[in-house]
Amino acid sequence: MRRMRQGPAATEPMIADSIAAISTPIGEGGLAVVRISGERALEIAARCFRPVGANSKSPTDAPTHTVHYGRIHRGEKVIDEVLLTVLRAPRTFTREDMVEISCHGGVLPAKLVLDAVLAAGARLAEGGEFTKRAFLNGRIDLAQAEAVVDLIHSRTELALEAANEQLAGKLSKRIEELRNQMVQTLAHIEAHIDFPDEDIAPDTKEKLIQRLENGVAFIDELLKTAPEGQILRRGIRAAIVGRPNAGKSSLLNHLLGHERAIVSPIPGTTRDTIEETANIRGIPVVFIDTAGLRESADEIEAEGIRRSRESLARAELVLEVIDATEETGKIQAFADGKKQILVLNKVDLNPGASIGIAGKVQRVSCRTGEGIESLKEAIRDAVWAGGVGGEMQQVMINSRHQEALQRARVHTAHTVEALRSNQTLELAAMDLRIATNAVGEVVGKTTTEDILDSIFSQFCIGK
Ligand SMILES: Nc1nc2c(ncn2[C@@H]2O[C@H](COP(=O)(O)OP(=O)(O)OP(=O)(O)O)[C@@H](O)[C@H]2O)c(=O)[nH]1
Ligand SMILES: [Mg+2]
Repeated sequence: MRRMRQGPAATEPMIADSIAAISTPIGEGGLAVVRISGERALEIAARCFRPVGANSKSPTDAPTHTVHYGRIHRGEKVIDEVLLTVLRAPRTFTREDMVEISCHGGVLPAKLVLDAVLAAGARLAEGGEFTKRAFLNGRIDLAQAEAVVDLIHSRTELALEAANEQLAGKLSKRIEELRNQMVQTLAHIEAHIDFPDEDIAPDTKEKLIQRLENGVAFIDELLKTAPEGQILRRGIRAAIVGRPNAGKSSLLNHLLGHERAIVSPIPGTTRDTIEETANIRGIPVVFIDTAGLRESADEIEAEGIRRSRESLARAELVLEVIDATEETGKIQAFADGKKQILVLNKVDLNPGASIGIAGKVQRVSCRTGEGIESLKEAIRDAVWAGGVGGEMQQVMINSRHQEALQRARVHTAHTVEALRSNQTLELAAMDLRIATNAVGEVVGKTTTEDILDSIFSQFCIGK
């Protein structure tokens, strides 16, 4: 039985075969899970599984959502002792019959179990293929499938929360509402095209325009969430720069919470750039410690300094560290056109120090820890505009959604213009159809094979 969704995505040749993969990370662990999905999942599992004990059944005889103890065989050879879970369609992740085999962890046992399953008739799954089936079988939409990737890749709880909201359908629901409104308006306009004698009555037209304008306003609200959505997904890069010995590496270590970089009183200690991610108030921040910037005759240090400048160029945020025991006014203003935070370090040695410039300076001591927490606040405030409030916090869109919604916005605005300036209704309808399709792309109502491929290729095998 094939359950396929409507729309272009359903043309995919698929689902005739059953797929299998190791769904746990490669490496040694207590357990590994081999997953099978497809019409023949139970039959394939039955071919290599032999139940042990009175309570265990063969997968083909077992009721749904039950666990069975037994052995995986390949021919007469016993491969592993396992627990096998039978999940019958449609209440499974893919909406197909599924089997999950928990075997011994470790690269070899899991691989041998997988081999036995493949020998019994399954095909090795491609990256993201289980999730792709969940999408193609209509269990989740495209925005939710993307949320699965976000979920796996989340580096902070805040990012995880946002991914969970999206997986729960918070974004999808809003997109569907928006799209329904547009579809209705489109139907209305098209009805008048079919009966050219009857023009749209002025007050009806005004209502349609109003509805479309509300749509544009709503799209704008969604678009506003894009920058923060991107920060949560990708994190931001923050370069720590300054003169040698200012305490850059000490600051990196403090922000990470462990001794990552070498700290020494010798100026020019850090030569290579060091990158590591920290969770700053829920935001994943990649900090880059760099070589102190100065003129140097030393070839290695000079190369380090060249790399520092490169990191600086690629960073979105710059933390410029200034030594409070040095003369004042040594700011280098590295961060041309970037967000920058001035950090006056070593205030324990010179509590009265000031750097004689207007603007906010974060006063910290990497020796005593003073000011570090407030520096973290400042980092968050610098990158997190806080423009996304309340309801919309649950729907931080990604760059694919952003691109589609921007297109939708342009064409919805054109529709409004066409209606206002009494252009032909065909013209208005054409733009609105493009806009509606663009909105549909977000949830996968209208998608091309390329879009699907690019989304699901981000997954690992087994997901
Ligand atoms: N008293 C005091 N000493 C500090 C503080 N921060 C760093 N230091 C000391 O300053 C020296 C230089 O610190 P680093 O973190 O290595 O400085 P850096 O900017 O990474 O130096 P380079 O890698 O050489 O460019 C070390 O001896 C640190 O212990 C501080 O807040 N107070
Ligand atoms: Mg250093």
